[in-house]
Amino acid sequence: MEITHIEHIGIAVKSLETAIPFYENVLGLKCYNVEEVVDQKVKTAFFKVGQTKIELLESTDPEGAIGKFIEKKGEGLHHIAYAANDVQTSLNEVSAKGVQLIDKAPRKGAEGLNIAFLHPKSTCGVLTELCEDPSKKQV
Ligand code: CMX
Repeated sequence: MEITHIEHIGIAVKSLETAIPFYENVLGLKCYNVEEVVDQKVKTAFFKVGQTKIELLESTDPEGAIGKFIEKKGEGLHHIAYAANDVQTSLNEVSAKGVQLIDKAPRKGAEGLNIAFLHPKSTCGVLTELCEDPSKKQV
């Protein structure tokens, strides 16, 4: 598997409206995109930090992954997403190495990326996402 960089860091927040001013007014970052991902039951806000992004995640449904996470653990670091050239090939590789997959095939995430998650129980406790930008995919 070829990982090129950390694509984004996902942070669960109770409210984007409350969290965005911290990132803009205290850290001096600029929110360049707010997007709802219906499938994931979240509303997201993105900030660029060099080649990496911060993704704030607000739940839109208490039964979704972020809703359950906030209920159990409160706000905080939720996942790390790595940019990979080919997510399906990477999934096949890590699965063959015994890693538990949440997604057996990539699906559409925020910003048009193809994404897939690996279960935190087999990634040293960190929910791990692999993403591929279809517009930059090298074939
Ligand atoms: N990081 C680390 N561990 C986590 C975790 C996280 N973000 N979320 C849950 N866990 C742990 C729990 O603490 C729990 O551990 P214990 O058994 O030791 O208590 C275990 O995983 C099971 O957790 P759970 O609360 O019972 O939750 P679920 O099994 O219902 O779901 C998970 C956990 C990770 C499988 C689920 O959240 C998932 O499928 N996530 C992938 C999708 C996702 O996160 N979407 C939101 C972001 C979308 C986006 O970025 O656009």
